[in-house]
Amino acid sequence: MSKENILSEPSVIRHDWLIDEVIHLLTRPLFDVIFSAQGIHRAHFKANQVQLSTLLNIKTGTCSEDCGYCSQSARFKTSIESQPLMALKEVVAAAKEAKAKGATRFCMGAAWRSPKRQDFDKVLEIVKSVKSLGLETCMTLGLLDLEQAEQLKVAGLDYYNHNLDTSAAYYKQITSTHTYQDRLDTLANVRDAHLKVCCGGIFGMGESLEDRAALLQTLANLPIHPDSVPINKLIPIAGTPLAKSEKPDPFDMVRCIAAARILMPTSYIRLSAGRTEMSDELQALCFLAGANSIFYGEKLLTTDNPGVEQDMKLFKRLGIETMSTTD
Ligand code: SAM
Ligand code: DTB
Ligand code: SF4
Repeated sequence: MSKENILSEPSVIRHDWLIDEVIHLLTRPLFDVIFSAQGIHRAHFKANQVQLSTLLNIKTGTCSEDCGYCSQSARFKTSIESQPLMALKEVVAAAKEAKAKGATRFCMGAAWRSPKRQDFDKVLEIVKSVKSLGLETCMTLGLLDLEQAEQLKVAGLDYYNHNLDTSAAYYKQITSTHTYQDRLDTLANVRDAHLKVCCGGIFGMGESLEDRAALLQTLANLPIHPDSVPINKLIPIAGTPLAKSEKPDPFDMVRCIAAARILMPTSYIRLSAGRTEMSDELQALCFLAGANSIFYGEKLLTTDNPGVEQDMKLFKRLGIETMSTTD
């Protein structure tokens, strides 16, 4: 089989990708890589269908970590207002609203290095209550040990989001307060607890082509491909070290999405942070390249996201239907 055919063969699910193969995917002519990705997409997913996840930040700011992109680190002077863990009632109200607007998954984030013992029982209660509404549940709470992951599973958590964000080599320049291995260990604990994994990264933090390829290679060579792969475009936050990062070529974001689709054929690839800065046409190209999930709702964690009506209008223009809980 020729190199091109091996790289776009829909039936092969691999966990042994070589860095050169990923670099090749990221540097092919744009329409070639989109063509391969769309073929693979259609072999595994219903065409023209997108899954909707709504986010809620349940604890805001004062995080001990120093991730250079993040508005919520206590170490940077940003304009967000810190808030302790939200009350169960407020979270449930937000989840009900998300469901009424068509989301199938409710993702809750907390600005922690890892969940504190004194907050964990409340977190478990939140999972139980949101799950009982008939929504898929997802949480992103930072580093987890196996016991915490198992407790979340028992409470009814479906997905855990924990991003690798970039390559192992570049990660050292993004954060100094935890390691890439810490993140990989948490992903192993989440897998061992039989939670579904949501894991992706950020595009546009000044990373090289090789860094992008290495992140995608690491994700695709995990023992099980993440069920969801969020591809975020950096939202520059005033006051953070990465606020002035050079803007990358948007077509390279499309290439990353197409490569993710080819490398992880059965994963949901989520066009994540950064959509407010993208034209409808660029978003359409990302869906063509195999993205089939978005964050849906006016807010991400601390920043804006396109409005619900705006997204629905775009989907109508593109002939895209949204996934329902019964799909
Ligand atoms: N504290 C937890 C953690 O670090 O995993 C959960 C919250 S953290 C904010 C979740 C993810 O949001 C990060 O890993 C990163 O991928 C994404 N993110 C945060 N700030 C961002 C920004 N300014 N632009 C793009 N993505 C961002
Ligand atoms: C993910 O990959 N992106 C989401 C979610 N997982 C938690 C977060 C995006 C955050 C964007 C910046 C902010 O709103 O603070
Ligand atoms: Fe932000 Fe999470 Fe890093 Fe804390 S651990 S600074 S919340 S990305």
